[in-house]
Amino acid sequence: MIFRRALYALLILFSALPAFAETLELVTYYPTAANTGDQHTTGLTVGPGYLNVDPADGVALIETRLGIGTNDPQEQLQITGNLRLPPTTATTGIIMSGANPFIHNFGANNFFAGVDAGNLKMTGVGGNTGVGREALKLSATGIFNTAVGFHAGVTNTLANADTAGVRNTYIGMNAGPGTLDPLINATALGANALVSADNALVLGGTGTDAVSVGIGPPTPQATLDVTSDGGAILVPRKTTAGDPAGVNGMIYYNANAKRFRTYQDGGWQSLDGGWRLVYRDDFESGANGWSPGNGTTIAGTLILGGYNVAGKGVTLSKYFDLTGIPHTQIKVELDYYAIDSWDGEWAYVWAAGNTIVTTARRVIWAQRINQTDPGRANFGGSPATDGIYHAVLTGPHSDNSLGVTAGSTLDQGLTDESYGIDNVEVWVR
Ligand SMILES: [Ca+2]
Ligand SMILES: [Ca+2]
Ligand SMILES: [Ca+2]
Repeated sequence: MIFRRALYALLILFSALPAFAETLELVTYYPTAANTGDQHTTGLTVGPGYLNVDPADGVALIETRLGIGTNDPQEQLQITGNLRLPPTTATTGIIMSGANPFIHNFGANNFFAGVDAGNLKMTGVGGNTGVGREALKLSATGIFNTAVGFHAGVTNTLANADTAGVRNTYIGMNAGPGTLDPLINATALGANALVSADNALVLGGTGTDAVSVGIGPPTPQATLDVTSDGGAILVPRKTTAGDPAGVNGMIYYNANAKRFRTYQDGGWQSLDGGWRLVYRDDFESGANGWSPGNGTTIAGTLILGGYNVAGKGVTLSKYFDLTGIPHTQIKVELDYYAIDSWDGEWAYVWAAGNTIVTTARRVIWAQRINQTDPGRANFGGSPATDGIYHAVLTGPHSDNSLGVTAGSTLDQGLTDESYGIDNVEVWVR
């Protein structure tokens, strides 16, 4: 009530010269309107509703709004500087919501925001962050955990709440541990998502809380839908021989065996059905073992045979040594170049071995080719169009030697129609 104190008026009358009389009235206030002195009082009320209220000593009562640094506070309290609180203890440094802690940093290096987020008892290294109602509310000795969302880190039932976990992350309503055991570096992401193993990341819950994960598409069509035109999925790779421990449905790439491996029906198999590549000739640095071994360049690559080299009356052959390579089947693949003006002749490739054929030779792949076939273009040779055909030959075989021969039924000159082969692969299993 300091400003309600008495107003003093001082009237001073001056007596002037006897011929005239003049009155000067001087009004002043106590305290003065521009008082620069300190003010002290034992209690304070502000507002007409508090005129008759006697504040306790040390108490200031503001009826409507308090502005600090502003003369027009729009809220009950408006400040224009910082709000400083002491570090949280059980009784200090807490912003409350009703009777409940709302924002505080109890413990070491922690931060909690949300009604009853965290607690006022936890100990240890800390470094936890909990945002959302009751997030991490049962943490006792947890370290570096992050929980965001309603009940994050405590789950729906509280039964498996994180009390002593380390470096775990829970994001989403009720996201948290699915086990009583303290977890390390576990992550549950999504509503009701639970994680029960260390170093694991779980996306989504189960049942109606299950999610499909889309990388790219806004409406994923499968449990995992990756959409990237020109992109790829890189699966785990193993650089040494042997397979990892497996369960049905696994897949990985064995860089040592150079093939994808899948675990199905209780065991590991190669994705290509068990084929193993044992020879590959691309003729970029020679034609080792081939007869004849002359090559040409077409469409930017070196091939065996080719324009003016292989054609009428010419076959290209090689014997591959399979000694020490146990197998019961062989597969030969190659690219067959049919160059220039073929007119209905046959291209062929055969593979020969002790058990692959009942006679000395057997045509396993053959194709009739005409220069008017669709999809041809001029890759080289004469201006006539050329075609590239992919030959695949498979059959039983267990011999130590495999003969591969390519040929044709071409009947005109080598500059009129010719052929060549490239990327010859021999697979066994
Ligand atoms: Ca080549
Ligand atoms: Ca041509
Ligand atoms: Ca011909």
